[in-house]
Amino acid sequence: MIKLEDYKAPEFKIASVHLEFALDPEATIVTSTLKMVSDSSTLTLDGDELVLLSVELNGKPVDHVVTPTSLTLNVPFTPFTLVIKTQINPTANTALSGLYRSNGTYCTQCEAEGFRRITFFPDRPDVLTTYTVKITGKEPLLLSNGNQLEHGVWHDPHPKPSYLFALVAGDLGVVKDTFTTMSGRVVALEIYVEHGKEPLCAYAMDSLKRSMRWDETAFGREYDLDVFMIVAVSDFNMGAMENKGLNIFNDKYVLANPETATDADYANIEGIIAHEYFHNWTGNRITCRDWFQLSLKEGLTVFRDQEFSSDMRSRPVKRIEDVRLLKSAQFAEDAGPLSHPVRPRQYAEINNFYTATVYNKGAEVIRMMKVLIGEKAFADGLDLYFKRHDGQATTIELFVKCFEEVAERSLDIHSRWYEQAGTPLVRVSTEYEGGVLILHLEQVLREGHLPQSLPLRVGFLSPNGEELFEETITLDQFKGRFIFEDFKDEPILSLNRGFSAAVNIDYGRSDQTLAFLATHDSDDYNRRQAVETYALKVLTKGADAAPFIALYGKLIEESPRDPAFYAHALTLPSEEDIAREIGANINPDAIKQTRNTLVVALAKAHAERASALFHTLQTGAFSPDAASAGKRSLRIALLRLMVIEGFDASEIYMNADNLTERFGALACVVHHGNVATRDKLMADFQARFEDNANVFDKYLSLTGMKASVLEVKTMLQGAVFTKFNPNRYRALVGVFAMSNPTQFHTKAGYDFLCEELLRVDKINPQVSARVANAFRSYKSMEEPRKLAAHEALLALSKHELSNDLKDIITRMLA
Ligand code: B3K
Ligand code: ZN
Repeated sequence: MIKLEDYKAPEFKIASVHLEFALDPEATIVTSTLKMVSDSSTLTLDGDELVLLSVELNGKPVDHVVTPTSLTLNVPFTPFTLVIKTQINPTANTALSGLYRSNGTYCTQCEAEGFRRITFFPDRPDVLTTYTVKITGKEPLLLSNGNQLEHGVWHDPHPKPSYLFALVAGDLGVVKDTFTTMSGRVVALEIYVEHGKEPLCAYAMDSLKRSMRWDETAFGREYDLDVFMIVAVSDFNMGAMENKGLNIFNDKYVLANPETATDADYANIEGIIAHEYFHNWTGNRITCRDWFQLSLKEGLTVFRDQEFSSDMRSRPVKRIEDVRLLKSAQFAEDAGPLSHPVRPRQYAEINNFYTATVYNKGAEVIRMMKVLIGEKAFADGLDLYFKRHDGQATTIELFVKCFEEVAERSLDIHSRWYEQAGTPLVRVSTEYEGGVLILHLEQVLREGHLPQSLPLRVGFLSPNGEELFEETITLDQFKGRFIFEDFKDEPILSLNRGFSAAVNIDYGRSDQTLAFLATHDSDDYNRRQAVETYALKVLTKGADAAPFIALYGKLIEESPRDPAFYAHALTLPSEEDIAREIGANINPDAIKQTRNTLVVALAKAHAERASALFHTLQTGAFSPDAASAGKRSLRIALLRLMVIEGFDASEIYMNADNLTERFGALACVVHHGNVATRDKLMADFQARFEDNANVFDKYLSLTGMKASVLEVKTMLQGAVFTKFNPNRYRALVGVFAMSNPTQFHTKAGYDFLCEELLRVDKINPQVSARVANAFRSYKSMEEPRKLAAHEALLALSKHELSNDLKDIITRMLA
């Protein structure tokens, strides 16, 4: 177990590293030359699955001790040169960490601890040095970080930790463009993809240029090399990686055209291209001292990409989407056995901490801090951070200190957000008399936790729906009493507007008040939240459905005003959302049934109106912009009601000129249509996209959401699964486990997943550990499900497992 309290600064410095790669599919030779000085007489370097060929100190062979995970030798106190030769097998590297091959292309993934699978090195983020790299091989394309000196020879002038190292070699096509920075430097932009896929890079390139410009105008951050490269590969453990000057991407977040990418894909491409680019300052120029500080770069960079997308698209709609993701991913994580603070204090396997908590809750903590200290102090604090810590590996504490200094206030209470796991609950009650309203708030945290600062934007509405005023209050004690005066009539409160504090709220509101807020609140976020809260009351507390159904009709009427917003407002909480609301003793079958009853009732009442609107809402020629995407998503929301009421969506599906509409229609049919149409359209979709892996994944996901264990097993026997690919696997098995609760949460589902985890763990531990996260909610299941999950996990834990999977299963069972 690695502990934060055990952190020690390194006792040596690396002045420079020179790496030579003699590429070979099965036996690549890596020669690393390190120029070092050390304050200690022994030096221990990290390694993982390396074949050590030789070690030389100052030109002579040297005694050393090598273990499966380390290389130790004695070193002098004077500057020295260490030359280490290792041999690795990129073809056999199915873990996709270190140097591996994807469709014949050599590529790397070094974060968090992949560099030690390339050569022995102090593989920790606080060891920064400058890299030169020489690659020899017969591949026409030989890329690494920084600027190219000659073919296959690269120099990166910016000192960096090993996790940001990258190498790509292969035969790829390229799309080129340029960007002129704010100081007038011309940067070459290059996106590398498989030959023939160049036309699919236009949106990614456009997103990159907009990201570069936006970082200059919004944050004053300019790019710092002559070239910025993106390489798209088809085998990748996550979304993308921010290697200095050479980002490597999962190709599903690069390639797009209207026939093969949905609006959601376009938005993801834009957001992820931006995210990785923004890391150049928040992550690369300023990096983490140790992996406990991961949110220093990830929380901040998520915050930045959210702001970027808000500026590019609709801010309120982006906020609605971000909070929906926060709740479904992070609140769920925090409510189960994998709960951990934004800054963890210990880990057994760091790869398991690239979580919604570190990323998304981490971004919320920064967003809340901005509300607390105000826009000006926030901007000044960030400027100070960039100035003070440029070139350093630093900590969350020192990041927060920058804001404390400019705001001239302590942020100690706020910083507890980093330390204390769990979602705070705010209990709300009010008293009103003679024009005075008293608001009582109480924050409920875990046993032993101290109060956190909760910035709450509160709006006041008159009983006829007029906006009176808005105020931001901060609850930073367990209890708070806030007094508001001079009302003519008792106002209606709109609490936690824009989800300003990342909390759950317990405020027993009447159905009428929720319906009132759903139609009158001036804050879009809360307007939708009111609909959701109301729906959850109907679905979990037996509130009368009839007035909710009427409200839903009203929302449909209003929907052409702001299609993107109403598409969200008309989306009911998912089965997982409902389960989270219930919290304990969950019966997924009952949830499905209750939800379905409401869905059918809504369709019965409104399908006709929906149909009329559907046909008037024309979207025109495809454009990926937010307004057009909004119309398409509203059309799908309406189509769903129509299909439930028996409408045959085949024609919509067949005639669609873009994937959003085609796949949207298919999903409506798969979830709500009749069997014959479903089978017909699924077969068509399969035939159409069999040769396009990323689109075919959508077919697999739809299957995963509905299929029985047996059907998933059968599918896994198919040709697409002969060679393991993370995207394919997550699309079918990952989706089955995360989004098919009635089938997964059964003894057969649990046993199946555990068998699969054991099998896949041997191929790719990061994928098995990630998919194992699906068990995170098992403790809130009803019996005998809970017991069956426990037994399946216990049996799995008896096998020899990777560190990654073992860590997840151990915490799951604890
Ligand atoms: N920093 C990478 C994630 C690395 C995950 C390592 N297991 C991508 C990102 O957050 O931008
Ligand atoms: Zn990131």
